[in-house]
Amino acid sequence: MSKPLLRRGTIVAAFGRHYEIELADGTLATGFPRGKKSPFAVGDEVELSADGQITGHAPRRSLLYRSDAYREKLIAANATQLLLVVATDPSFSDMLLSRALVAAEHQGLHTTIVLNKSDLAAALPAARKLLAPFVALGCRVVELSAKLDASPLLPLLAGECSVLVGQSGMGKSTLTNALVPGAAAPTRELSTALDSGKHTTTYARLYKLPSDTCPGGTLIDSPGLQEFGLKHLTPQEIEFGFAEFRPFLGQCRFRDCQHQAEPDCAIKAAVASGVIHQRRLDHFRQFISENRHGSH
Ligand SMILES: Nc1nc2c(ncn2[C@@H]2O[C@H](COP(=O)(O)OP(=O)(O)OP(=O)(O)O)[C@@H](O)[C@H]2O)c(=O)[nH]1
Ligand SMILES: [Zn+2]
Repeated sequence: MSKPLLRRGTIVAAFGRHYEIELADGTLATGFPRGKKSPFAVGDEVELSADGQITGHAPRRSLLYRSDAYREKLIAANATQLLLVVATDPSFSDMLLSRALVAAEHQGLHTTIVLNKSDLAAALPAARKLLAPFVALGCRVVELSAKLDASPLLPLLAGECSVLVGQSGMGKSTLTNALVPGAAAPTRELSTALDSGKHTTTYARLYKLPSDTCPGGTLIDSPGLQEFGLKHLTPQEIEFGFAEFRPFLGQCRFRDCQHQAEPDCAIKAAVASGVIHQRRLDHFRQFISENRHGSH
């Protein structure tokens, strides 16, 4: 029997210039993109030629990515759920959360915020305060300590492809190791021992979650990030990413209201009455102005 020309599989690790692909029969193969670019992401279902070239990917259910003025940085393909990981200590950027939320809304992912390191109780109140605007808009927040017990997350993972996103040091890899027996994702302890620098995770990897606790669930651990540019989105798409704005859209006096200095702005009125958090409007304005002026 002749060998099929193309093999099919799922990208389970993305190293930039090459990829690790789990083939349909469960074996692993290395794949390379054709040109200079790396247009594939972990989670992509791809076709691989006999000589290891990735010839294409199946239509994606979603593509989570960020972008600056120059290029797009793919985070994960076909994810259904964004797990935004923050910690009590060190503190985190709430603006980064708003950025990731916009990208997730744009791709139809639902978002859960994981407040990790709840064992560091002294820092809990400040972290909760920073998260209040997200709770108010209906975002689910799960508090846990990945070091002690990650089980509060288990009920949310079955049947989902969840992607962990967050700043470095929030505990994404610790969480991965707690949820996936045998994952052996490198964590800060290891990188300190090896003195390999600040970011422990340098590439994204997809894991299968245990079928007894999370049937049909997969988990993607991704490198820590400090920036999350939204250059690829239009002002309308950015606005769509602010879910709590939606009931008020179309109610401003001006149809193209930017919710800045315009009179009779329904969004500003909602902020004044406490329905929308000022902080979220600040984030919105920041993203719109970056988008216009080309920073990030
Ligand atoms: N106290 C406490 N420390 C934790 C917890 N989870 C993780 N840590 C610690 O936080 C540090 C960072 O954890 P990592 O899992 O490496 O963080 P990361 O988000 O994967 O970091 P990058 O790979 O750089 O993106 C490590 O020293 C962990 O031991 C927790 O629940 N409680
Ligand atoms: Zn307005």
